[in-house]
Amino acid sequence: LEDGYDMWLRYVKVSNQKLLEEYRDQLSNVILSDDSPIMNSVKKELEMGLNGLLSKTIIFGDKLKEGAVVLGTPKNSFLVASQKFTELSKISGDGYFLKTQKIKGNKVTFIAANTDLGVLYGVFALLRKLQTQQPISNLNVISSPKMELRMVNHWDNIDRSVERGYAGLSLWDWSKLPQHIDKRYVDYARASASIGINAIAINNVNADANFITVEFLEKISVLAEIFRNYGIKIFLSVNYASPVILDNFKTADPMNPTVKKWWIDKVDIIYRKIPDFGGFLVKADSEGQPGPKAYNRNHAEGANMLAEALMPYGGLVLWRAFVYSHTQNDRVREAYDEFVSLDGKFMDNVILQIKNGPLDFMPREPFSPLFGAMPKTNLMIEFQVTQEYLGNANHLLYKAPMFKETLDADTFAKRKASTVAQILEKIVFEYKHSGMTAVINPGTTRNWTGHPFVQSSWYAFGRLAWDYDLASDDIAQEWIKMTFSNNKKVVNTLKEIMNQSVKAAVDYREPLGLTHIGTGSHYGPAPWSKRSRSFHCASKDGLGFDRTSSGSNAVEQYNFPLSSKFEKTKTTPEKYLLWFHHLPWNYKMKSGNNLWEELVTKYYEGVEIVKKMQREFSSLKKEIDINRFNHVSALLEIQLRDAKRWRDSCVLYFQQFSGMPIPEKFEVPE
Ligand code: GCW
Repeated sequence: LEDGYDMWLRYVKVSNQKLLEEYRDQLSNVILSDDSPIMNSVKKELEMGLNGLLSKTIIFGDKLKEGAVVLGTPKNSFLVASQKFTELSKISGDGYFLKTQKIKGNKVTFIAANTDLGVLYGVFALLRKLQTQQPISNLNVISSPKMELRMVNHWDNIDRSVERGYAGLSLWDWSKLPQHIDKRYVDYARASASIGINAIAINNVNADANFITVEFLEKISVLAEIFRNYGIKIFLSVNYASPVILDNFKTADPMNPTVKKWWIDKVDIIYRKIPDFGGFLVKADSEGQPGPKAYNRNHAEGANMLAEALMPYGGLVLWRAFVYSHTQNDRVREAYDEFVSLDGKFMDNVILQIKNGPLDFMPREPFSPLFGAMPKTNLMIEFQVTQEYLGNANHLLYKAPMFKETLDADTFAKRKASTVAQILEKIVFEYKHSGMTAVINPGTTRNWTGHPFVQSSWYAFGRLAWDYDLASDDIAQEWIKMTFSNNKKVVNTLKEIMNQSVKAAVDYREPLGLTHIGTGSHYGPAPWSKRSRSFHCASKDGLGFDRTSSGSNAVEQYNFPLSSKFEKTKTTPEKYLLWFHHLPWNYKMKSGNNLWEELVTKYYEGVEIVKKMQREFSSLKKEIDINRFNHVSALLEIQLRDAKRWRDSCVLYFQQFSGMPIPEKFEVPE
């Protein structure tokens, strides 16, 4: 029975009979040497994948005949080395190539790379071709990752609760580690590697200091070993006050020599247990977390102390830029105000980890202006796959279009195009390190993510970190085929549903640049709450937050010409209108509607889209297995209920200020 456990690694028999025959001929025996842990993973994956997809037992051997698949690097494969492939010099890092080549009259498929990990990525690429039923008779694919760090963050606590997780307990079963190795650890690593993930921070940024005690390092090193076999490095979130919490120090001042020594010793212990340890992820001086501020030190001083300890081992400090205090009048300004003056002050092995928008994973935010403002500081981006503000694991969402909106945004940091993605790719500034990370939510729920479609955003994130130029539509198509089926109707219908999902989610919640108007739990609507009011600023004279020069002037944080574009209402994209401006209710929109009418229209449209998604999904009853069909159908019902709640709460709340009627066309009985 389908239950979503295999996610996009469903290796079921290829349904197209003709293709199946072809694949069987083209992939008749496999030649590789599994002399390293990663090559061993290569072998296992290929075996599992081909046995399942081709529904026959795959033969491993060394005979070069028609239909052979040759895998390896020039170092571990004589056959790869002997071909003197020019492709090898064209791929970078852990890239790979897939190539069909004739050798002594035999047609052979090569999966080759400069590193073992590259070969593993190549195997997943080949399996993906089979899963999505692509021809493989004349392969000529070269692919290299665009981002250095392709990372995920878990907000998993030591007691196995998961902050903003919504999908069961944390995967890491601490009380049974290091003795018991849950099969899920391996399957998790496979899924991660299949989309190119190469780094993982396993614990919550609101960090429990105990994760770096010897007792826990023992457990963590077991996970590290499993992940290492799939090319994934472990990072740990650390509590800045660890010396105080764990060893009764009076201070955690980064300039204090005994504090420095404490971290040097700690890092040494960690690397003894985990030789390829990635480094520390730190949330400091944010939302009550300890940090250098308590000792009058700035973020750079705070981060550099840890960076110095990690430097000899090649470890990194990922220092989060998510900071705000409750006293500032505009939270959106804060990270920039705090960090820009520190540009150039961070050590080379520090990366500033910045959320995609300047506020906090809202349904829609313009990109964080920090991305175009720190030429001398390594930066990486933090996205959220888990649906904290977007219906938790109850609502259907495919976030690739959101990710792309940020990645494709031009920061105007340089005269020629300098998009967020290009900055992260290190081709705009001379960064030493960079990358993309996402907060993901897998837990002990059978299907890992709660809502089966949360998997689609996780999948898309990985694919985009590998190549941000991929179209969200193409990624959706891949994911659907791998996760559900190659059936045309299923593919087209689910794609349609997924593509509308972000628009729906924004429109029934916070259209036109409205933001942060949810409840304290971040699930339902609460435009009346104190916090919400401080963001939407609704009054009789209008709606929206004035971030222009007459208000908080957050617009000045963007490079020219964006700063002047956002300063003026007419040149601000309407999707961000109320983010930057406070406008009268009768403000004329591009559609001809006034602001009030447009707002109401969006709220109603959002709900209509959900109804449409529901209708479209129900048409797949015969095409999708009953388990997942029923599950998603039930969740869509919840989503529709919630969408109406958002719409009605917000429209009625704002109406008391606009004083205008709800346009008649929306008064149809439901
Ligand atoms: O979005 C907010 C969340 C917190 C989270 C914080 C952060 C881990 O509500 O739960 O804490 O962001 O990113 O640090």
